[in-house]
Amino acid sequence: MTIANLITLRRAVRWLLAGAAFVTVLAAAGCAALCPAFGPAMTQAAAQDKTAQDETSQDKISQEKAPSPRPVVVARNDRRGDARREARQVVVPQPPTVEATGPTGAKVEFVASAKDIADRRARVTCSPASGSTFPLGATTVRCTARDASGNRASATFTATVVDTTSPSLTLPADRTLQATSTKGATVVYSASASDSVDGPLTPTCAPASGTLFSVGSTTVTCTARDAHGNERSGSFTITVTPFPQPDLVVSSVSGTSFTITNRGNAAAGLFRVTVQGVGTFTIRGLAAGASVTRTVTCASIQRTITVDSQNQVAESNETNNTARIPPC
Ligand SMILES: [Ca+2]
Ligand SMILES: [Ca+2]
Repeated sequence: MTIANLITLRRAVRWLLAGAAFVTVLAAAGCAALCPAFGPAMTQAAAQDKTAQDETSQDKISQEKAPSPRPVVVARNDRRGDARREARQVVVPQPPTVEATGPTGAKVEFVASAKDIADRRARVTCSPASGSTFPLGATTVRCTARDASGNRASATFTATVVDTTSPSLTLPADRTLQATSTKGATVVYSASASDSVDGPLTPTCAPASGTLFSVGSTTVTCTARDAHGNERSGSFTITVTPFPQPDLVVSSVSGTSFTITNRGNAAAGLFRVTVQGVGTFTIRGLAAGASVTRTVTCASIQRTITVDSQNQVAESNETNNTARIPPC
């Protein structure tokens, strides 16, 4: 080999070494555009990496879009508009009707719940709340269920408080009293009524208190009515015994004698007795139940005896004051 050939060979080796180093540098830089010989292999690897990253990202997105294990909620109120989520249903009770226990109404208790396939911890609140005092009449109760995401659903029902309870009536016991005149007695009594809702009531009674009750037994009937038309009636009896009066009668006639008896329940004062064709006797007084006997002379004709002939004594019976003495 000549010197010229050696020089040519060294130049060729130098060029080859320089070219290999250049390719190594380009490969290390990952420059596919400038290194067409290595470009396809590097592009495919990068695509594979990118696909892996995209799949991971897609999985993440899919997980985010998948129905949450604890979503919940009412589709129409769902803020995210996720129609796949199940609507919640608020279950309210049948409309209750409760008897009033006082003027402010009644305590009403009920149970409302939420049906939710995803969020069993959904909380239901109602207004007015169960256990509240509801006023008389109808009240609309609104129950709202909320889930952990803030979604909600609501339903309403009507609770009604009524007053169907009659008032209570307090009446006096049966009573007996004596007449204060021959017409009877003025009777005063007390009757009252009370209603759990309307409070004290004034019953209507007949005959009314303070009126004249005649001698004998009288039934007094009282009725109380509350503001809601509930009534209660009751009765009691007033018995008025006769006004104390004497009752003078000829209780017996025997021969020419006759007996006068006071059959009344009060003493008689002075009175006179007239015997037809004979004259007048004066009796100075006769206690209730007492008797007095007088004798007249015999006569051939029938004679009439009149007790209290001058009507000096007010008697319970003024029509039984005569008798006859037969002839002898
Ligand atoms: Ca009499
Ligand atoms: Ca008389």
